[in-house]
Amino acid sequence: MQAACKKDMPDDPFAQDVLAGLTAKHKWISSKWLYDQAGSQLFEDITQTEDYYPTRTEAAIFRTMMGELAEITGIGGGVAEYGSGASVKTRLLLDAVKPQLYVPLDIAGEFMEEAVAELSDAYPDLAIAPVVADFTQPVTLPDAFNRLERRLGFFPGSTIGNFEAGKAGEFLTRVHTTLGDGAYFLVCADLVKDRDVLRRAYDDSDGVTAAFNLNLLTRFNRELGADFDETAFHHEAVWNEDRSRIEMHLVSDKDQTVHVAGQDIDFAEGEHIHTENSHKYTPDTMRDMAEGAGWTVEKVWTDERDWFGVFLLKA
Ligand code: AVJ
Repeated sequence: MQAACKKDMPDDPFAQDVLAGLTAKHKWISSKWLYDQAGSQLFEDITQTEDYYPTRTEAAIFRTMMGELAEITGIGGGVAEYGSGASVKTRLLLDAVKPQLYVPLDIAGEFMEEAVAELSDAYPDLAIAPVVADFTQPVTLPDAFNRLERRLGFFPGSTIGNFEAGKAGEFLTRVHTTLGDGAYFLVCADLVKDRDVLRRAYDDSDGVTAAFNLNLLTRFNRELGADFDETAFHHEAVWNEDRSRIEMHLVSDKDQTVHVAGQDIDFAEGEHIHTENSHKYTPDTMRDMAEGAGWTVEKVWTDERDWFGVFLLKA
């Protein structure tokens, strides 16, 4: 029996969310809980696999368009990144735009701290003001950022694909308000393509995506005193054509009962926990959504195969 910790408290948002999801008719967990420190690291590992094409495709596009971006938005000002700033992509943007202030926003504070330490070594003249925040909720940016005339939001990695269709639009509306009139927002999205290519990217042959998904159960055990047997579940990736999204599930290999934060959760053999959605857009569906949120699409960059899109929006 694990010692009770503060995460057992009913007012803990993690415990509440997990229990609500696991007692629902169709079990599900918000994908934001996949990204604890281990999960964030496993996601970085996914991006290095052969099968996961989005990160390297996006990076290839960035290498061709950052100069043009800086010409459009201007040099200097503030960059606010929706994400930790751990990626190579951040540096491509910082090198081109040369902001005076950089604000990374991330839910995983510890992971972000490491990224910030590395960035400030590489960019000694750059002011960095990290904000630990869940950007699926409204966030407040530092005054020093809001006072700058040139403000650029940056949302790489196709993380927007994690939002439900309606929520992605609401998010774009919120960012429009947060960044303010005259700001730019560079938002990146994975595009609809051959379903086998898509499915392989979310069930890579190295098993890294499976480990990433199963880490959720390890996290429940550690932080909620749950007793999941991680070997009695397996990872599954499904392309949902109607909703234009890849879904990740954890599937129970047998009938079993698991104890989570003081409750018994029953699983039938083959029962799923739905853990993540990754929506795929087309240039047109992204444009419609952005315009619905009050943005103008200034420019769209893609790769030769049209696998990935980089959209520059203007408020
Ligand atoms: C971090 C949301 C962009 O959807 O491609 C990758 C997450 N999950 N493999 C994606 C993810 C499994 C990733 N995003």
